[in-house]
Amino acid sequence: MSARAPGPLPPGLHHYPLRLDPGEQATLLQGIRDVVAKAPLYRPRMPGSGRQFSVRMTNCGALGWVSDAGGYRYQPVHPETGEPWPPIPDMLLALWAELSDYAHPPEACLVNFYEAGARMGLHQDKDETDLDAPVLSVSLGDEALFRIGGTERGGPTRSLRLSSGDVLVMGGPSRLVFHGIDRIYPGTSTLLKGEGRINLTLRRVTRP
Ligand code: MD6
Ligand code: FE
Repeated sequence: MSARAPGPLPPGLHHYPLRLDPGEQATLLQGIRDVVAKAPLYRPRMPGSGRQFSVRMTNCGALGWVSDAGGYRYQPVHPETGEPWPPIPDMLLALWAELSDYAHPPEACLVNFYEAGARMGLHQDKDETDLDAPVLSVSLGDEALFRIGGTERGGPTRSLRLSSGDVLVMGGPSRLVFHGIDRIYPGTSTLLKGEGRINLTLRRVTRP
């Protein structure tokens, strides 16, 4: 399959283009600015190589995803400030209630900020104990090329362009598929003050 092959998405992966209209995107962006004011973006390091991610991150919710020499994990406080993560904005909780098909609220929202050259390598989201819940993601700002494969590393992949206001739900048979961001397209959105892209991923971490 070519990287840009069209056609249906794998079962369990749902793409809702422009699920948030521009007004909703602006409201959510303000909520994320409030989060970042309390829990500053920082650049985590990979556990093995110690290299820094090109993406800057922070979190909101009871738990936040972090990565450092100790590995990947969820923890209740910001690794640099030691403060608890701020709460998840209401609009995100409402989206989860509407689209996740899962009876319990999310515990973690990872905030990823991509500047012009940033990318995210192919990975699986598997640091959560509860894999019955989907991962729900919201994109804000510049467009991005999202690559999606199967549950085995090295298998065929396809790409999906994600735009500001798009929502992606990855669950069921797609919960553990490999995925990543090949690149962003700077200047394709005017939502942010400058170039860049924000991606928010909502997760349930523990079993209810
Ligand atoms: C991104 N997204 O869009 C990275 N993971 O910047 C993810 O890694 C992701 O969008 C799980 C489910 C949905 C996602
Ligand atoms: Fe992911």
